[in-house]
This record gives sequence, structure tokens and C-alpha cells, in this order.
Amino acid sequence: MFKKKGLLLAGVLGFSFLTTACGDDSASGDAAEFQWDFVTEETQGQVQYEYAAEFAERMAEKSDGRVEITVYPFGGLGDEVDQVEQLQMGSTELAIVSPGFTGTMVQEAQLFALHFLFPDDIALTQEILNTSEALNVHLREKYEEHNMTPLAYFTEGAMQWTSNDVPLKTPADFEGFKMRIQQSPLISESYEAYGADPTAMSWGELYPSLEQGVVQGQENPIFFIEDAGFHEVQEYMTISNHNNYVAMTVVNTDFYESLPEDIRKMMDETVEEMRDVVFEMQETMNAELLEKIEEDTENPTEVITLTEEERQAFRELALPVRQFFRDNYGEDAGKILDLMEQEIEAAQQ
Ligand code: 6CS
Repeated sequence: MFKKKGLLLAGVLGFSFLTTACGDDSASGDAAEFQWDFVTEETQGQVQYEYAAEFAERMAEKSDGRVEITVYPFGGLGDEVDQVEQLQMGSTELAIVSPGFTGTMVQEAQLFALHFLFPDDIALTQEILNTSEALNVHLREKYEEHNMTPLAYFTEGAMQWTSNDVPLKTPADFEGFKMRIQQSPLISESYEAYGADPTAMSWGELYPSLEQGVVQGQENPIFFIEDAGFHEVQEYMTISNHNNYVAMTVVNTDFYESLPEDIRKMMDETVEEMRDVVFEMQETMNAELLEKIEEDTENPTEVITLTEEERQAFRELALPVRQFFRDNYGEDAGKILDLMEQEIEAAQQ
């Protein structure tokens, strides 16, 4: 089988200085007053990268070329965890970060790993992410203790499972199942609650690991499953909507606080504008790429949609993990989750 995406990614990782300079004014020969790096966990054409590229373009335009942002695709500056370290140290100014990769640093942020926490309605989930005090005040403070400021949280779509050997329909199907996860103890706990055997790894290693049976399955939004080519090496995809894939637009705190007021205002404005832009982006990509998976006769993937009753069996096992989160990640984690639950309930009424 032609491993289109696996090869593409190997290429990206191999040539670690592949970058896109947006707002490049080299033609005029003038160096921009502000030159920043924006690192993402995805490659060109995927949500995070396209977000960063659009963000860079808008900042260049608004600032009349005073700001030049270089966007790095995944692999350009190391793996996901390396990227977080660079942001924290300030060698990178901006990043898109998945909370899963900060799980051992900002334990409270692991609440995003809780299955069936956010509403199934993605638009409502995005509204909660935009307005939540739990996230935009309290969780933000937790990140700021590590010199990182999340300016926005956005959904990349509902997460689905893909698998080999067994279609994932009931918790029993997860018994001993080798599941790839991001590096977060609570994601691990969530899959152990179903009886699975989770292994943390970067997505850069995932394609060959699925192909060779190192792991049997994984979770991701549909656009990512198709674009990374995971469906090429997976027999089944289960539409489980068990969680939402949330990513964050994060800046180095010292850098952000040292910006001149007019530039910081431009950045805040751009963050606001990007909320609707990225929502539409993920919606289109998830819908189009689902069709692509369904129509791919060369790499057939059986798509299974869970019924509400089937989802309920998973929900029942997932709920006690919230108590695990409260018991293990400190008092503030419990308070943030309590507030988050109240906010979700209020939004649903
Ligand atoms: O599964 C992952 O690790 C990757 N998934 C997405 C949707 N974005 C980047 C992330 O590293």
C-alpha cells in the first residue's frame, strides 16, 4: 500500500527547518520591527497550521508590515512536548498547543481529557470555550505560572476512534486494546477505565505504529484521521463523539506583557477574529474529509456510528474519572472542574 501521509510526515520531520514566512518583506529588503515564531502541532492544510498562517497574514496587514510571523509546521521545531518547552522559555513567541501535551505540567488542564464533559453540539461547545471563566481566568492563571498565556481555546472537532482487529462498539472491545494516547496521565486513566492498554506517543510516530501493530487504535477528529492518513492503516472508524479536540492559542507570557500597547491590541483583536474563522475551518474540513474516508475504495475503512445507548455504556465508565481528576490534581483542579460543569449546565439550558 502506498503510504502517502506517512512519507509526507517523515519528510517534514527529516527537514526540520521547513517553514513558511508569512508577511515576508525580504523583497523590500527591510527587516520587520517585530519578528516572531509561531509553532503548530500540525502540517500545512490542517487546522492548526492554517490558523497560524491566517493569523500571521492578518497581523502583517494590520501592522502594515511591522510584524512578521514565521509559521512552523509540526516537526519544524521538534515534537509536541519540545514545542511547549520552547514556548515556555520564550525561544518561540506563539504556539498552538493541545492541552494533552502539557498534562504533566499544568495538571488542571487535563480536564479536556474527560470524556463526555462538553456538549455534543460543537457550536455550543465553542461558545463555552470562548466565554468560560473556568478556562479564560482560572486555567489561564495556571498556565501563567509556567510563563504561558492561553489567549483562546478552540475546537478542532469531535473525536472519533479508529481501530484494527476489533471494531470499537462496547467497553468490552477495549479490553486489553493497545490505544495510542497523547502524553497525559488523565487520558491514560480515561482509557484504563474502559479496560484498554494505553501508550503515549507523538503523532509523528503514529502511522508506522498503527501499521506495525505497536498500537491498535487512536482517537482524533475526522479531518486529522484522513489528512494524516491513519485510515490507510486502520480497518474501522467509530463515530463515538466521546470528546472534543480542544487546542489553545498560547503566547509566552513575558513576551506578551512586554509588547507595546498598540501591537498587543492588534494581537488581541486577531485572536477574537480567528474564533469564527477556525470554527468554520474545522467544520468544513471534518465534513469533507469524512466523505473522503467513506469514498476511499483503495483504503476501505468501515465506519460505525454508535447509538445513544452504546455511548451511554462508555459515559457510565467515564463519569468516575472526574472524581479521579478531583482527587489527584489538587484543590484548584476540583474548583475549576466544578465551575466548568456549572458553566456547561447553564449553557445547555
Ligand atoms: O493526535 C495528535 O497528537 C494530534 N492531533 C491533532 C488533531 N492535532 C495535533 C496533535 O498533535
